[in-house]
Amino acid sequence: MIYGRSLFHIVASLIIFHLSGATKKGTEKQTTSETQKSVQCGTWTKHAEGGIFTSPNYPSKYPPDRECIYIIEAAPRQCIELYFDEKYSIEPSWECKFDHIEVRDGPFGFSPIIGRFCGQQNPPVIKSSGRFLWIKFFADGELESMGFSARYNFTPDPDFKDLGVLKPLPACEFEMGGPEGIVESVQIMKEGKASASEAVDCKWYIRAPPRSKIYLRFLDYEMQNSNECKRNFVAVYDGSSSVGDLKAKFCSTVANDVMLRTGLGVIRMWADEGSRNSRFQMLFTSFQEPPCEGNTFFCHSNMCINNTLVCNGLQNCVYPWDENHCKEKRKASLLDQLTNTSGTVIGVTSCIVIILIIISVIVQIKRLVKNMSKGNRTLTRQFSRRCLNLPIMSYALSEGQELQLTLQMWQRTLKTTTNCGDPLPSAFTTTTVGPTCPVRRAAAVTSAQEMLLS
Ligand SMILES: *[C@@H]1O[C@H](CO)[C@@H](O)[C@H](O)[C@H]1NC(C)=O
Ligand SMILES: [Ca+2]
Ligand SMILES: [Ca+2]
Repeated sequence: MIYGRSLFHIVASLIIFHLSGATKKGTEKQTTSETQKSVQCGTWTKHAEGGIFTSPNYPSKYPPDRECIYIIEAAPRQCIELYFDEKYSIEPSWECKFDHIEVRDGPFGFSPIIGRFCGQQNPPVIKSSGRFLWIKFFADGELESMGFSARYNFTPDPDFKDLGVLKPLPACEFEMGGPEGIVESVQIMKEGKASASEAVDCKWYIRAPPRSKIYLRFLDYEMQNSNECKRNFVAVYDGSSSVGDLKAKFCSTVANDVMLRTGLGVIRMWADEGSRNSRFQMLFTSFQEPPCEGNTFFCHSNMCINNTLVCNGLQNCVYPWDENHCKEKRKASLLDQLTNTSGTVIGVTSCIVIILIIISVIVQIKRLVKNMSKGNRTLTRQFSRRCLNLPIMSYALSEGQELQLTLQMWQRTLKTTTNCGDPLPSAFTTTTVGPTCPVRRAAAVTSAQEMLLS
């Protein structure tokens, strides 16, 4: 399937059916044996420019006890127009409490409601404000009618009228898998999927190993036009890339981690021509549910992850259990080895260690004295954490003071920014932060040195 074309198809339908234990006019029904079945919810034909869907059996009577959900998705910068056929009849009731059609302006059942319809008069033309319409047809346990047939078209979003005829979007898809991996917007440029000035609509398909699910954790996220979802967003789908499986959509200033129910995750990033500095970086971790089988690590929550992810410098668990006590573990194994050798070796080694410690303490004191005499106050907090996450380092500096921060990163540079937004990009990096600019968490730091400049 050619991706560019598929954009112009409506992406998906979600058809949900369940026997509802409807109560009506005092007739109470047993709801204990509520069953879930996948049953036809009328026909739905889709074209590049729109489609048609109907209630079950239309134009014959729809069956009782039915709920159907239709979600329509247009390509970015398009809207949806929905028309109901005049051959229309849905059991009338006060406020359409019984059978009805409900239309919402968005992809979710909690999106803003446009209207609830029933009776003999077909609803007016409905226009979406964005790319989605969520439509539910509901029939209770008694009194059925003909139902409805609805037709929809995709139309250019008037918000983008000024841009004229838009260029087709470049094809942009990625496949990823394995126990963990990093999905990031820079892959678009690295792999030559689009030029720096083109709008992009990219999808990353993440496939976990069999019987595994996926946990997604944001390492970096920033939308250039934040809160403008029509211009840029990052979306997460759970199970397929169809709109019914849309799990979360981020376009504000924050993005939350996402736990998927399935082993197929789809990340989608949309950025228009003026939002190409929008960026994100996400760590995915494949996990299985407990009880944890051999060769997996228990995350103290409901996750079992591949053993190779323990102490690898990246937090794969929801809480950093996989990266805690890494140093201690290494020490313990060292001790184990030592007990196997003779006591003299231990004695010699500890002597050398003690001498080295004394020497380094002397050197440090000398340096400190030197710096103080120079007038610089040095806060040499030396971290030496190969695996541990560095805690949030906050500095409350007074006016005029500056802090020079030198971080030596191990393996990968992650979420290391000052709150003023300047990233610390390279593996070994020095930056100066001004007053009240806390440094956010840095993972996989081997050492950090802070020097207060007066
Ligand atoms: C863990 O990851 C390694 C390397 O990708 C793989 O070979 C191995 O099968 C995985 N183990 C489990 C238990 O999934
Ligand atoms: Ca009814
Ligand atoms: Ca890890």
